[in-house]
Amino acid sequence: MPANLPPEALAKQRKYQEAKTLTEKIRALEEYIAAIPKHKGTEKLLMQLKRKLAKLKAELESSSKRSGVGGVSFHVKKEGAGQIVLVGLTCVGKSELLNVLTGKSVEVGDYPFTTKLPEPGVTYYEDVPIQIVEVPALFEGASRGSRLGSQILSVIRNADVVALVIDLTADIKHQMRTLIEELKNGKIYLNMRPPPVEVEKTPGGGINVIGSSYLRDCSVGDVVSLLRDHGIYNAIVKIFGPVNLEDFTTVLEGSITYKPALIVATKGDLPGTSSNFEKLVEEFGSVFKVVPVSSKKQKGIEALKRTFFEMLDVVRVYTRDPAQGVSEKPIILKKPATVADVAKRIHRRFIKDFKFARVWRKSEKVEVLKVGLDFELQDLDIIQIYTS
Ligand SMILES: Nc1nc2c(ncn2[C@@H]2O[C@H](COP(=O)(O)OP(=O)(O)O)[C@@H](O)[C@H]2O)c(=O)[nH]1
Ligand SMILES: [Mg+2]
Repeated sequence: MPANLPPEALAKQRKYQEAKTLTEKIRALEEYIAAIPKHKGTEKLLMQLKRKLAKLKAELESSSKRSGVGGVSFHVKKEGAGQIVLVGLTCVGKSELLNVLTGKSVEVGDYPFTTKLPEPGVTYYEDVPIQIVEVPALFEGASRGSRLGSQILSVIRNADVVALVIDLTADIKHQMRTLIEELKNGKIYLNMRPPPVEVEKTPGGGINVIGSSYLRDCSVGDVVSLLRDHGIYNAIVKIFGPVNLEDFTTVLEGSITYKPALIVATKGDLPGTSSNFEKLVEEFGSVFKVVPVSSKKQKGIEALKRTFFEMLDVVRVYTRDPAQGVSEKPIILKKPATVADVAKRIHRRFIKDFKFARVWRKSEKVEVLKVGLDFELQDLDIIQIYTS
């Protein structure tokens, strides 16, 4: 053991060594890790412990899966242009918002945990259907392996966009901290990019590191031993931007989900909420777009739908054919979308026999463009494909 741990950390270490059940061990190890000061001398120890923690959590997950036969499945089948999940503590106004957005009538309550199962509904931004799912309230400790907690987290992992629902009449920092903490423990990172590293295993040739000038606080040797710790002896490691050893651990352990996220600030009709809204923007506005709403007064709902649409990162494309004119319903495609993507959606033949396409775009000087398969489409483009 590297020495020089402060007494609190040593006490936590002892507690961890004495822990008996899996959940006790996980909890104690988390506390032990939190008590260790972070500096060069403790980096390796921290990494070992975090790896141990990941193993224990995986063990817990597989054991709860095995014992979980017969439980209710929380999976929500996707519909429309994409799925937005409403995530928040209890009584923050998730159900009320779902009802206003989708015209459902899910029970709204001023007592905790009214909503016990995921509730899906569909809202429309112009002609775009967007699926909204309310999950049961997240709570402190949800990521520590309880069945409900794991189910909630797995629905969130499957969604396209996470909407953090924050009650402007309650403690903002506490809500944000709890949500982010639980999601982070559940390996869901919001508005972050994966570390700029790729590890490609090879059949031989040892470990080659490309871009080592980007390494921060570690050497190529450290990277090589970390890979070996993970059972990788032959690989090409490509580094595209600044990374440290912790980033490498993240990549090697994998299974982290990165999600785009926004904050929906609720109950804006109640007195005293504007100062909380300002605080929320000041504190979190650089990372999250913050959209204020009042479900009771139906305010801010259109702006919220527009933001959902933008965050889904899709385009609407209408097809035109000489006989029937312009299609009423759009084809919805993930950006960047090309003519080829549309062609594939219609029929494979449109790719095989493709000659060219015409695109009508109002914002352009020349409204009709003659284009090829690689042409990138914008929202509201109208397209006609010509085949041989
Ligand atoms: N004044 C006001 N009250 C709201 C608003 N949205 C929700 N509430 C109230 O907050 C309480 C909890 O709402 P609910 O939607 O059940 O919260 P959930 O537990 O997050 O689903 C209920 O009493 C709602 O009537 C709002 O926009 N304005
Ligand atoms: Mg609810």
